[in-house]
Amino acid sequence: MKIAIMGAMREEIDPILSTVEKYTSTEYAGNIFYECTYGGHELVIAYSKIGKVFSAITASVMLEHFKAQTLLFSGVAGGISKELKIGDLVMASALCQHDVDITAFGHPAGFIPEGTLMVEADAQLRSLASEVAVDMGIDLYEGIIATGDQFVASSERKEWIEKTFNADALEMEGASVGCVCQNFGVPFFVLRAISDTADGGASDDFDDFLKTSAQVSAKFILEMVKRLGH
Ligand code: 3QA
Repeated sequence: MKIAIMGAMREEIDPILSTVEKYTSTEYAGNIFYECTYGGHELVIAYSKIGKVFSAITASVMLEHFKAQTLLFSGVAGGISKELKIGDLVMASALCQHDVDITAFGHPAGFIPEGTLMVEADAQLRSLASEVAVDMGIDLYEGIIATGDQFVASSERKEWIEKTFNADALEMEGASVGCVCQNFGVPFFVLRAISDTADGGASDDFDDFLKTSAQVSAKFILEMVKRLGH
């Protein structure tokens, strides 16, 4: 099976590229896509650049041009739930766009007419992840991830996102990637390791923990790849 693995930042896919060792590079639509085989699967790997627009472009290219049949996102996130500490892993049950606002017309925050408030991650990939977590002896948290084009570094904004969407973690790409996959009918999975807690100390924590947390997520994703059916 052809599997897309994407991150937003170089740091999020570097640990994957250094594990697979041998790959080819192709430029397409303003980005670089790395291809290799791993665990009996063909992989296409890329980082999109930050945010919903770039991540939607990269996801679309991976599905339409590179013909990926499933998509796994690996990266870091700001933690909302008090249970989530820096370095902890969270997989998305569903994702929403916290920065979508047409509430002036009476629509709920995050809702786009003819769309859905939440996009759900693939149930089979989530249960595979739960099995992998047990076998690796890792605590894997499952929850709602809120996406928006903002690096959240304020308790007020974080608390608003928590109470409005019941979100457990936040980031800047998951919902847009999920939306692309849902529209193309391709199963997807979003995994994030916590790098900060999206409050006043977020930018300092992010700088300190981006690399180590990205590594935690990448390692887990590659374990999942090895276990995926052919
Ligand atoms: C942050 C990255 C973006 O791709 C989303 C990390 C971790 N903590 C977050 C938070 N709010 C929103 N998202 C996150 N990723 C990009 S800004 C830093 C850029 O540094 C998840 C995430 N609190 C570039 C160096 O100049």
